[in-house]
Amino acid sequence: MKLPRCIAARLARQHGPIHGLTTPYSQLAAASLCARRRLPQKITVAYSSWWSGRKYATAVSATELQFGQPVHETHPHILKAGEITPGITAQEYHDRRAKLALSLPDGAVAVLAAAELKYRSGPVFFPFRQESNFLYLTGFSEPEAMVVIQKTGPRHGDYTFHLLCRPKDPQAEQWSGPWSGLQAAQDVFNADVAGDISNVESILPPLVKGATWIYTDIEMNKAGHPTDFANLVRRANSTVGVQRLQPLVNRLRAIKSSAEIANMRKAGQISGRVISDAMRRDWKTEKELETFLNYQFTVSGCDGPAYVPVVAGGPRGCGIHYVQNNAMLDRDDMVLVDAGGEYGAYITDISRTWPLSGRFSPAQRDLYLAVLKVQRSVVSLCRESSGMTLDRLHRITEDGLRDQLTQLGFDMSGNALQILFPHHVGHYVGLDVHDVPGYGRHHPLKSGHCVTVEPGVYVPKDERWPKHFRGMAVRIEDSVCVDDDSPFILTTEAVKEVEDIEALRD
Ligand SMILES: [Mn+2]
Repeated sequence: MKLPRCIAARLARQHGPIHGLTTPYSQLAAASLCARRRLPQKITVAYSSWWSGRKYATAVSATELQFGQPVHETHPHILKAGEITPGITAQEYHDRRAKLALSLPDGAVAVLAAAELKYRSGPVFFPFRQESNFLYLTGFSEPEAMVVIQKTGPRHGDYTFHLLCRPKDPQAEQWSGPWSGLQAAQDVFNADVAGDISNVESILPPLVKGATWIYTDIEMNKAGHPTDFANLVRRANSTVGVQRLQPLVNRLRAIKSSAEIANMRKAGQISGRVISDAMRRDWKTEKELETFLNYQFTVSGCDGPAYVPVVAGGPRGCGIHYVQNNAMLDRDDMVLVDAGGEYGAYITDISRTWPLSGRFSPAQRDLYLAVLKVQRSVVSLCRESSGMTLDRLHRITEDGLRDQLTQLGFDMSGNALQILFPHHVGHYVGLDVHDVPGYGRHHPLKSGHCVTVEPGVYVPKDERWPKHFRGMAVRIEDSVCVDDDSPFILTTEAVKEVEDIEALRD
């Protein structure tokens, strides 16, 4: 039996948000809207009975329904009314799909596959993480799902959204936890058409049949042989051209909305405070510090750590992505920490380096200040009015570091800079730590681009370099949102001035 569907959700979809409507697209809000209109507050959900194949219907209240991810009605501490994922409303998800459809040629379809559950060893799996473009366009966080967005006309909003996913299955859900099901695909996630993913072989061909182009990143070939997906597409439409979808989604994802920036600011603020708090304390081992960071990110309001942190004492910081984090810490060393939290699937990327004793030695201070000066000046260029690209910022960073290190007595001839500063100064950040893969660092920075600025100096234990700096590593990294005329630093709570770091122990 079908849920009583309020047309309000459809109206909101067609005419924009309806003021005063809570969670305009969710079946539950639709139900509560119905309630305000004195319609029954109970929702009738049909389950197939696994043992007999009989259908039976049961009435459950909105908050008793279970979904594969938080929704406002079941998790009001995580989601506000109207939001599908933290900070991102159903309306924003619709706008993203509408913009994508607008960028497709007439008659084209976009096809996306959900991420697969990844296994660590044997039956032990990693926490599920949705494929970023799939997440960006739907907010739907389950494996075994597919999205087809059909362009249906020339205007914003002219598209049909098909979401194929797992139908409700109480027996299977008892083992693996609840998932959302086909009704929620329509009523929570606002799909125009929901389908059972196990019927993909019959559902997909008619959608592809009349398409002028297919935009997808699903593999068409594996070791020279067509994949199952390719065979399905070819059987349905042997002449259709296939294009990569990623570049089109990248163009949308590269410029962040105010809601996305707010999420990244929240992740940056929480994570920055945690890192400053870590600087206040004594640490004996890298493991203790790593555990503190991951725990504090999570209990302070982030979803959890955004990536495996680098916690590197002394010379181990010379390994750019040292993540073993299992050595003892020496009070005479600095520690290099590259760690950040994630909020609503948006990440923040922060690196800080500080003396474990709380006081910089003269050599530590010199090297630290050299990197800090360059970092500050490059951050100040993260504004649209500077006309910069990430690649140009990198060259400016190289020039700045060469200059600073020469002043400190380094011989900067030959390949010195490539050894001392072997990585790029920055990358885009967003849903991914290295966001919008393939987007390129040659794009002029525009308001809404979010990037990192992370110069570093890593001095090998080698006679080529001044003795008192050997084995030292410094990286200072902020996540920054480009604005018209000034950078918006997302991670400003992580202190970085020498005086501020030292004052934390006073
Ligand atoms: Mn980074």
